[in-house]
Amino acid sequence: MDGQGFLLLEGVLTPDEIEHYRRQALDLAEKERADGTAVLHTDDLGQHVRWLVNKGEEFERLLTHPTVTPVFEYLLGDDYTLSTLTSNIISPGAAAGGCHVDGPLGAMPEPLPEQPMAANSLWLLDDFTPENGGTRFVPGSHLRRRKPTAETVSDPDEQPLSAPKGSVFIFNGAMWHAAGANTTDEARCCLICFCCRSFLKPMFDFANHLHDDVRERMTPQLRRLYGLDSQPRGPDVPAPRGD
Ligand SMILES: O=C(O)CCC(=O)C(=O)O
Repeated sequence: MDGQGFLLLEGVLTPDEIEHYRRQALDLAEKERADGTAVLHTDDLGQHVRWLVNKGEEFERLLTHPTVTPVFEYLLGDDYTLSTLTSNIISPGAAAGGCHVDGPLGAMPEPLPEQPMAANSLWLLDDFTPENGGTRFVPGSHLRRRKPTAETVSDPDEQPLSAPKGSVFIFNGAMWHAAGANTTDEARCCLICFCCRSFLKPMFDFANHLHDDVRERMTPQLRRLYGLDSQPRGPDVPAPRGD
């Protein structure tokens, strides 16, 4: 992780979980296309389903997964928060995505901070291959402490991710990466759990937009992950007067 910027953890999801999450992601994507709330990208051949925390209790398991959370803690400290929980579906014919660093790093001046600020995890619901849109990434590029420019289409050190479904590809958000082109006739699907240090602004405002049932059942760990323990303070209120 320190030198290359990533870890590949195989066999994290069971076959039943893979099937269930893939079905859920595809069903939600279809529903959102039908009701006009779909978030499409890559000439409408890519689709994100965002706010998964409000779209099924089963997605909470990803946030507290015992195999993956120690890696986030290693990178971001044990008070890190969730930035987004999303799925990314890359349909047949989709072109390669643009090479980038994640979230707040894209808005930071260079040189980027030496310490990790954000970390991403892709939960593979299909085997990823160079042909079906498997993520392209540049090992070690987090050490450059630079951002790819808008013109960076590919990098000489770039590699395609080949890994079996059920794996989690977890990486420093400063490592250059992008979705690949899908030249097969099957969609490629993954879940994305992206986290950041507790003092940074997450991509989505979980603290204020969780559904009531999600808020009611949250454990102390989930409360922290949703950012409720790291909010800016409100106005001071008068101290109670003792007589
Ligand atoms: O779905 C992928 O392969 C890449 C996703 C990505 O680029 C991201 O989450 O920042």
